[in-house]
Amino acid sequence: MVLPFGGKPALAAPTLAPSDPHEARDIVVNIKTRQFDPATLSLQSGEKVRLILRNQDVELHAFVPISLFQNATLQVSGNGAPEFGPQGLLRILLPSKGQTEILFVPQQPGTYPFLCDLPGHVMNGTVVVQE
Ligand SMILES: [Cu+2]
Repeated sequence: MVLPFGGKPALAAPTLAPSDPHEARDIVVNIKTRQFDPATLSLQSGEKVRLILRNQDVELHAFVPISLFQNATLQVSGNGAPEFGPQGLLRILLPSKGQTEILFVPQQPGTYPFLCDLPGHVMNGTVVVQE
């Protein structure tokens, strides 16, 4: 097992930031004409990632990750509005022309869907975390 952050196990608290944000790999997802682009993201388990969500539409969108951020340490910045629950990050509302950055380290390999849950929006994507 490879432990992130200088050998210390990752904690479940969503407010803890990864130790050095400058080493992260940037992954940009543009939101345009009610689509996530790209819709499939390929991440590596244990790598530090800065997920950058850019809403280029003139309407509000939401980023709703399913299970991806459970037990992950993360840091959210930008002008989106994040909502947290007991399991961590639930949803981010992205204003028109807004941008949000999520700094985190994916842990558990698997396939994690995400979507926009605003009424009438059929917008889906997938994060694949590889071993
Ligand atoms: Cu939307």
